[in-house]
Amino acid sequence: MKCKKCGAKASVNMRQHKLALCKEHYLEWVPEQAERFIKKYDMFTHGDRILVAVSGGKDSLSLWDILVRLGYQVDGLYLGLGIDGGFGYSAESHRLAEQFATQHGLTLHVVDVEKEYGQPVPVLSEMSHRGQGKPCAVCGLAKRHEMNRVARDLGYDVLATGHNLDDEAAVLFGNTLHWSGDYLVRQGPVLPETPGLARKVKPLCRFYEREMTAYALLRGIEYIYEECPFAEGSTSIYYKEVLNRLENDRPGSKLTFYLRFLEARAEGLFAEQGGRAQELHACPNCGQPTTAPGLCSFCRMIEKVRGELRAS
Ligand code: Q46
Ligand code: ZN
Ligand code: ZN
Repeated sequence: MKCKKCGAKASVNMRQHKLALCKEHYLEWVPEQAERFIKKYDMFTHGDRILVAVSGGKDSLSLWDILVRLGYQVDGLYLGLGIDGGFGYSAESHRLAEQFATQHGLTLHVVDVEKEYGQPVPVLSEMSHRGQGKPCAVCGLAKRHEMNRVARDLGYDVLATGHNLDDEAAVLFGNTLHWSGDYLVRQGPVLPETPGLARKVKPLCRFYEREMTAYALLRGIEYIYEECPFAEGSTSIYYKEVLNRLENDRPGSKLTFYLRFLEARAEGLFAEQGGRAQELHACPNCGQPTTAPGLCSFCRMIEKVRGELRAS
């Protein structure tokens, strides 16, 4: 396989785009594409202050790298979840996020859930009795809450996450299987700012996961290879496997599935669901929006854990 641009030996062959590129041209192509998506979906401009959520994985570190190379004002946020899994998952991912920031002279904000709320995510999950034996429900709640809190408290214009096409297609697949109209209407590359919630964007949503792996490897970014120990056996991983089988037989299916969805959504296919938007209230404790009056789910969860600790 030869590079389409220079004829040298190709390092990356993307059957889904009928495109093969050498290392040098691949490392140019990825940021160019990212810039194209940022503009196409009107994500942010060079005047905006961007906060990128970094987990220490290939997607978020590559995203940070790409945005810096494109000249955006972008700082990182690392959330310490306190997950060990027998190999120090959180400690190692924190180390790699810090290492990347130091190597590139970038600002990384660090929030440690245990320091902030008294317990790490797995303990919060156990004590609050949420989620069926897995901390993912509490983890997701904590991540959303904390990313939003930091973005707003520190005055960032936009919060960027490293979700790639495989992530987005898996979520879309799940939402479609269940015809979850409310979720479908809100799934997209941009979630606009609403009272109490920062603007959220996903600049990598059109890149295949393996394109991001190739980018991180060719760019020499050191990232954590291991998945979170709690990810094993999750529904989203199962959906990803199903979609990979489809993609293998029909290259490009994943991208078509996602892009056709975005087009249908832009044409208002799910607008009815969006029209039924629930009335939101501000949480009296943290100010973030909640559907029912009173504390938001995150603050309720923290209250419950504190109550249990007082009682014990
Ligand atoms: S939700 Fe669950 Fe993830 Fe949190 S506990 Fe791990 S697998 S990190 S994307
Ligand atoms: Zn080339
Ligand atoms: Zn709250």
